[in-house]
Order: sequence, then C-alpha cells, then structure tokens
Amino acid sequence: MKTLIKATVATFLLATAAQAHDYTKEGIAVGHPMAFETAKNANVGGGYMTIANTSDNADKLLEIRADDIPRVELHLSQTDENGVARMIKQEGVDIPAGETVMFQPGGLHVMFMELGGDPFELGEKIKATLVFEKAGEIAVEFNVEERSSNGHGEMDHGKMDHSNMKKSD
Ligand SMILES: [Cu+2]
Repeated sequence: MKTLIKATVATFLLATAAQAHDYTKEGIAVGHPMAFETAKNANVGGGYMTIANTSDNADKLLEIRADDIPRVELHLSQTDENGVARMIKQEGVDIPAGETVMFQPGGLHVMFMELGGDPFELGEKIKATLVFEKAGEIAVEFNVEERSSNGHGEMDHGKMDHSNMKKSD
C-alpha cells in the first residue's frame, strides 16, 4: 500500500515538474529552486536553481538562510587533477549584469547541512531566504524532487568527504 501511495505521489510530481516556479525581484529572477530527496540518515542535501540578473547592475548572492535547517552554505564542487572531488565554501556568489548563474550538480550549489535525522522527502518544500547585496532578500521554496528525475548525474553528497573542504579565502 505504501508503495502505491509513493508511486502516485511520484506521478503527480512528474506531471507538475514541468511547471517551473520562479521568484523575481528588482532585476533578479530565481528559477526553479529544487533539492533532491536524501537518504534517511543523510546529514547534508544539495540545492539547485538558476539566478538570472536582468538588470544593468552586477549583484551578489551573499547568503542563504533557512529557518528549519541549522546551517546553509554556498559551495562550489571541483574535481582536481587526481579526480578527487571536493567542495569549496563560497563567501558569496557574483551575479553579473545580464547573466544567468546556474546552481547545478557538479558545480555551484546550496548546501543544506546538519539535517540530523530530518531527511528531505519527496514533495517537501524547503523554505529559504536568499540575501542579495542589491536586490535584498528573496523568499523562495526549494521543491524536493525525485533523484532519478534528473539527468545531470547528481553527486551523492552524503558520501562525499567534507573533511576535504577548504575555504576559498
Ligand atoms: Cu556541498
């Protein structure tokens, strides 16, 4: 019975996934913020979206806050010459005038941390506030989507070694 319910939810989400949600404020457009469902014991989850700057002025994403999540960081995934993937904490992300910055698996991403026993579940919405230097605060919701619905080949953050993390500054 449980399986049947889950399948129904998944079908519903697939049907609605095409309806991208976005948030616009003062020349900044945040497109389809989403996160993948996580394993039950996962301590971290990645968040993805696009941020378009349609204004004539450069802006900067300073930080992301989420009431229900102890720690949220901006990360950049990089693979070094030995094929070792690591994540580098960003103190902010520049959003140049007229450009779109992609937060996607294997690159820039939002790192929701210290989930401690409260995994991201399919259909859940993670409330968060993006703080920009010029556009100010934009409240968004990250839709939690099925991992398999994505074609990018998401890295499993749960298995990544965060001890490799170094600061960008
Ligand atoms: Cu990360």
